[in-house]
Amino acid sequence: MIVYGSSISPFVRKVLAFAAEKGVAAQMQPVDFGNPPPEFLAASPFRKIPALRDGDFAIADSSAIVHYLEAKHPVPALIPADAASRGRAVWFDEFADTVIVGAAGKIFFHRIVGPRFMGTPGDESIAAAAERDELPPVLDYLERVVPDAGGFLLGDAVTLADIAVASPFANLRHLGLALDRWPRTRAWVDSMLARPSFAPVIEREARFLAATAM
Ligand SMILES: N[C@@H](CCC(=O)N[C@@H](CS)C(=O)NCC(=O)O)C(=O)O
Repeated sequence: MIVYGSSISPFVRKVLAFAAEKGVAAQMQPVDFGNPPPEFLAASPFRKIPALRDGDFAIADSSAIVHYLEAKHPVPALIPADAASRGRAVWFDEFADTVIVGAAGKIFFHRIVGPRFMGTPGDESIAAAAERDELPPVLDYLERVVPDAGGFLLGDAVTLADIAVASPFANLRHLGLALDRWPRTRAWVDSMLARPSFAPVIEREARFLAATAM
C-alpha cells in the first residue's frame, strides 16, 4: 500500500499512524508537486496529500483513506461502532482537520514550509496572529476534554479521535511551541506522540527538518 505525500503534513501523518495502529504496512512516497506522477494525479485529482494506492484502488483525503482502511482491516477497530462514539470520532477527526490544523497550519506554513521549502518568505504577522488568537481557544477546549495522559478520548482504547487530534501537535513540537498553559493537553499529547505509531515518524521528520534548517 502506497501513501503519497510527506509525513510533515498532519493529514499524511494521521494516515501513517492509523495504518501503523492497525499493523498494516504503508510505504510513504514523496510527491514532486512541480512534476507530479500520473499515478498520484489519478489518486488525488486536486493534488492534495495524502493519497492512497492499494492495488487497483486509489483515493485521496485522509478521512476517506482511514474509513477505507477501517472497512478493509476491521481489527483492531479504530472507529467505534456505537452511535455516540462513532459520532464523536467523526467530530474529533473533523475538529482536528479543520480547527486545529486551521490554526497550527498557518504557523507551520509561515515559519517553516514557505521559507524553507517553497522559496517564499513566510508572513510572520499571520503566524503570530494564529499563535496568539486562534490557537489558545482550541487548546482551552482540549484542556477540558482530554483524558489523563495515557488515556483515550473515547473510552479505553485508541481510536481515530486520538490519532487525528494528536497528529498536528507534532507540527507544533517541530515549531518549538510549548504548551505550558495547557498541562493536561501537553501530557496527553506527549503520551500519544510517544506511541510506536507516531514516535519513529516524528523522529525522522525532526532529523529532516534539522538538516534543512536555515
Ligand atoms: N482534507 C484533506 C486535506 C489535504 C491537504 O490540504 N493537504 C495539503 C498538505 S497539508 C496539501 O496537499 N497541500 C498541497 C496543495 O494544496 O497544493 C485531507 O484530510 O487529506
